Amino acid sequence: MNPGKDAGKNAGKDALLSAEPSAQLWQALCEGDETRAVALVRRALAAVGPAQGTSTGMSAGMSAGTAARERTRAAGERVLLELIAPAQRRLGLAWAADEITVAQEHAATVISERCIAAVADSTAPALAGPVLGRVLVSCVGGEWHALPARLVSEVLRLRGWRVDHLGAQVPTEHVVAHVRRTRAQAVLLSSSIPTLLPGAHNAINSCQGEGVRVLAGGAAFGPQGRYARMMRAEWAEDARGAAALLGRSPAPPVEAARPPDLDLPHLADQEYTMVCRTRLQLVKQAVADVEEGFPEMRRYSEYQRERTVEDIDHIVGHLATALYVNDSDLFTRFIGWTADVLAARDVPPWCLLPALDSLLNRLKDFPRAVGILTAARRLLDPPRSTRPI
Ligand code: B12
Repeated sequence: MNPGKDAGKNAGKDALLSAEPSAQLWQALCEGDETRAVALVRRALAAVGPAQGTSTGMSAGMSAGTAARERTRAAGERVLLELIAPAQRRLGLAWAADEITVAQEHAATVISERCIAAVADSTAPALAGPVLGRVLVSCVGGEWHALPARLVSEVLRLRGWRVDHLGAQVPTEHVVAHVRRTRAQAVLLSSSIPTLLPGAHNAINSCQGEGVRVLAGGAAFGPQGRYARMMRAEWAEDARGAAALLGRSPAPPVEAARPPDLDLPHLADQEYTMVCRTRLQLVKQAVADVEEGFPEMRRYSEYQRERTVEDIDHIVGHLATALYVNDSDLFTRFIGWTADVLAARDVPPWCLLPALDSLLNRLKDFPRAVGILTAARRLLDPPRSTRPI
């Protein structure tokens, strides 16, 4: 986790050499040093907190007490979004590049959660004052990336909202029941994993069916939130954007309880449904074809085989999702990401080709699926003229 695979060897040696808080936090996360990470965050809060100047919501004529509270709130927001969030993103890159293990990434994330709690604790006294309204923040069903939603919740609290934070993996019916019970003014749905988009669409639709405003966010919703807009939710790129949207009037209401194909007319061709229905057979056949086209797989351990089956299942899941939103870029982005992850682990990315070819073969009568698979295939197998010599 420390830049490179030798992180463990340097642990503790030059821990506080760098004065830069983000470098120090990264180091503490690398070393799994929760106490130091939390202390760093508290120090960063103190460093940005008392500074004078213009910050979020401050204006001339404010009392000294109010201005101090505003500075504390603004400091909390900066530490959350400019210190903790980038460290989490960096963790993702380090994992993908095989510089840290899954266990290290888990340990570091738990520390980041403690850091967020420390910000919440330290800024709590500054939250006295009028409440702007009540909102609900939740991950969509199947979504375990709770930390992005937590950041959104804490920023909204700092901005004066009362937030019901439901955390990871909440089935739609429970989100809806909570909206009914609390009469929240808005539901903010978070998702990082694109394959959860069909479920997210259902959650958006169901909440709108309750007459409540819905904001969506997180990497799953695509570049510039293109899938959120398709599903007729409001979208913002980050927690500050979410706060800004809530400060504006809602978009005009959309029809309640509409079937998914009203938003996504291409679903009428049933390609998405067919791929979902035959997912198990598609995966089974692709595993067999990969074994044939990539004989090294025969020497795989049971564990490696299981991971390969999981990877192929992910491929089919992303294909289905690309069909759902009718966007071949979604699938190409996923294949590019998978190729990079494999390459970092010395697995040649072309080993994905037999899986794509297997799907192409089985789905040859489905024009949208063929288009999506062909585009991704081009990424892995560029024409000879563009290959390095
Ligand atoms: C920690 C982590 C996990 C932890 C999550 C624990 C937790 N408590 O959150 C665990 C171990 C559970 C996990 C699991 C998986 N993960 Co993971 N994970 C991460 C990691 C490293 C950090 C997540 C995080 O904290 N992000 C930090 C914040 C700052 O992210 P953010 O999206 O920028 O948040 C901002 C905006 O999105 C926005 N926002 C977020 N929600 C909302 C909502 C609204 C309404 C609005 C308006 C805005 C908004 O505001 C936020 C703050 O400004 C990311 C890397 C990354 N780049 O995020 C990978 C990452 C997301 N994971 C990834 C993967 C692949 C997985 C798994 C599929 C791995 C596996 N094979 O099992 C599973 C999927 C589990 C599931 N079904 O959800 C990939 C996804 C790649 C892809 N193409 O889809 C990533 C990108 C890692 C990588 N580099 O490849 N993961």
